[in-house]
Amino acid sequence: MRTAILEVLKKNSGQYISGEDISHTLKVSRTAVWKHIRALKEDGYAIEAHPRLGYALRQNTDRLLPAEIKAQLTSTVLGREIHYFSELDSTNNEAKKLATNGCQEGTIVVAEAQATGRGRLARGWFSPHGKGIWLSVVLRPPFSPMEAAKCTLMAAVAVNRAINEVTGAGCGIKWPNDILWNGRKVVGILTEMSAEMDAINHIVIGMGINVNIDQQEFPSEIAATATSLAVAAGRQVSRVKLLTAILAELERVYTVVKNSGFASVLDDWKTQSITLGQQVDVHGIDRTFTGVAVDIDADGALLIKTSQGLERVLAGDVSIRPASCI
Ligand code: BT5
Repeated sequence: MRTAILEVLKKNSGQYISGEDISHTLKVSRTAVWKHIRALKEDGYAIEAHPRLGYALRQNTDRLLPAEIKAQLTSTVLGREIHYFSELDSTNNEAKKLATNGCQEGTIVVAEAQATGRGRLARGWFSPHGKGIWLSVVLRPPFSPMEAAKCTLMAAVAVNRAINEVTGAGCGIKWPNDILWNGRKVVGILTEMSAEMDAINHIVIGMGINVNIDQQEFPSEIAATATSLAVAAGRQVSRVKLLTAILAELERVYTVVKNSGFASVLDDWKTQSITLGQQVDVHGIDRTFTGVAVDIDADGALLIKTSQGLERVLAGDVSIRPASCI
C-alpha cells in the first residue's frame, strides 16, 4: 500500500492530491493513508500536507531504498534481491551470512552507514551515513577458486566505467582494488570467497564508494589520500543512479567473463589503469621494493620491472610515486 501511495504521489508530479482521492483510488481508509504518508516522510520523502488540498511530493528521498533502486534497475540478476539497512557492521559480513544460508546469485546488501566497514587485512573503511554506496554483491561463479582474485579486477573495471559514465569525473584504476581521482582514493573493493578445493561456493564483492562526502568530512588519517565523487565532479551525485549503473555494468562484464573468460576484462583493465607505466613502491606480504609497473599477466598479477629484473606481484599494496599520479 505504501508503494502504491508513493506511486500516486509521483504520478501527480508535485501537485496536491487529496487524502480522500487517494483513499478512494486505492480503496483504503484515510487514516491508513495518513499513516503511510507519515512512514514515507520517515523514509526521507519530502511530502507537504495541506489541510484542504491534501498531499504533494516535493522531493524524492535520497536514500538507497529498495523501491527506488528497483525503479531504476536495468540489470536482471544483480539486484533482484535487495537487503537494505540504515546501519550495519559491514555489508560484506551480512552478504556472507546470506550467501552461506543459500541466497540467490545477484543478491545485494546496501547500508546507509557501516559501524565497522572493512578494508583488506582488517583495515577499517570510513562509511558515513547517507554519503556513500556501501554495497556487497553475492556471486556464485562457475570459475575455479584460483580465478577468484580476478573478480576484484572485474569489479574495478565495471565500477570505474559506471562512475565515469555517470559523473564524467575521469577516474582510473590503481592495482589491485582502488579507484582514484587526482591521486586520491574514491573507491575500495574487498572480495571475499568461500570455496572447496575445486569449486567456489560464493564470492562477495564489497564496494565502498565515496559519493557525496565533503573533503573536510574525511578523518585526518585519510584526509590527504581520500576524496569523493562529489568533489571530483563538482556536484552532488545521485547514489541510486550510480548504484544501478554499477550493477548494470558489473552484470555485463560478469556475463562476458562467464562466456569468454577474463582476457577481455584484463584488456579493459589495462586501458583504465593508472598504475601501468608508473614508478611504484610495492608493499608485498614479506618485502617492499620499487620499480616500474609494466603489465598485468593472465592471472591478474602485476609485473614490475626492477633493477634486478621482472617481479610478479599477486597480492599486496602499491603506491604510485607522487610525481607520476594522474
Ligand atoms: C579497501 O581496502 O580499499 C577495500 C574497502 C572495501 C569497503 C567496502 S564497503 C562495503 C563492503 N563492506 C565492508 O565491510 N567492506 C566493503 P584496503 O585496500 O585495505 O584499503 C583500506 C585503507 O583505505 C584504510 O586503511 C584507509 O587508509 C583507507 N580508507 C578507509 N576508508 C576510506 C574511505 N572511505 N575512502 C578512502 N580511503 C579510505
